[in-house]
Amino acid sequence: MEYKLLITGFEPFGGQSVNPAWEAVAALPDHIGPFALTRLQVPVEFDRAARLALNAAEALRPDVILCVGQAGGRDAVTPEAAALNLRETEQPDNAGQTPQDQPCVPGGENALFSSLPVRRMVQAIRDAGLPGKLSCSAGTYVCNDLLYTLLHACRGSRTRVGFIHVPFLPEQAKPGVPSLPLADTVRALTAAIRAIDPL
Ligand code: PCA
Repeated sequence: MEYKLLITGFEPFGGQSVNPAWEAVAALPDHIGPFALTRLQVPVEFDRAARLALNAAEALRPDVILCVGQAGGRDAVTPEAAALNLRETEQPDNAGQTPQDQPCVPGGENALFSSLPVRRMVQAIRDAGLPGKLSCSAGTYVCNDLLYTLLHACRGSRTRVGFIHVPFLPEQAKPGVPSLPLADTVRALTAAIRAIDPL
């Protein structure tokens, strides 16, 4: 039995020319464990990233949606435990939007938990000899917007949704800022995906 996994990675943002999230997603194999992967690059834009992912999910009807984003400054690959129903940023997105004090989904719950087995995913990353940590905040920028909107849309359905933030690539990181080589990020994502039990 093969299961469908929609995996998204963000385009570059914040003046960077690459996003390790998309670089790693693009480098993953087409099949990992029981999952057949379908890749989607998403823009760093509030609302639009989530709409494109939802459109793709409607066409594919995946068992799992896993989104990947860059978290510059983090020293580990971090599955996200939850998303907040809040858009709050001073840093413009790639369309120039700076929403503040706004919900991702009007009327939605304040927060939603990931429906993927985040602790097992962290353990699998560590078992592969790579840095993995659980994160309890996906922030309030576009990554959180994407995760919250997808979790909200998939409530009560059989599609499970999660998010993993990854560190800078070595070539992006200023001295003293942590980073992870692309091959390690790819191995960490692969290990995390293998840890997802197909339901
Ligand atoms: N990281 C940003 C948005 C796109 C990305 O890769 C974030 O953490 O919100």
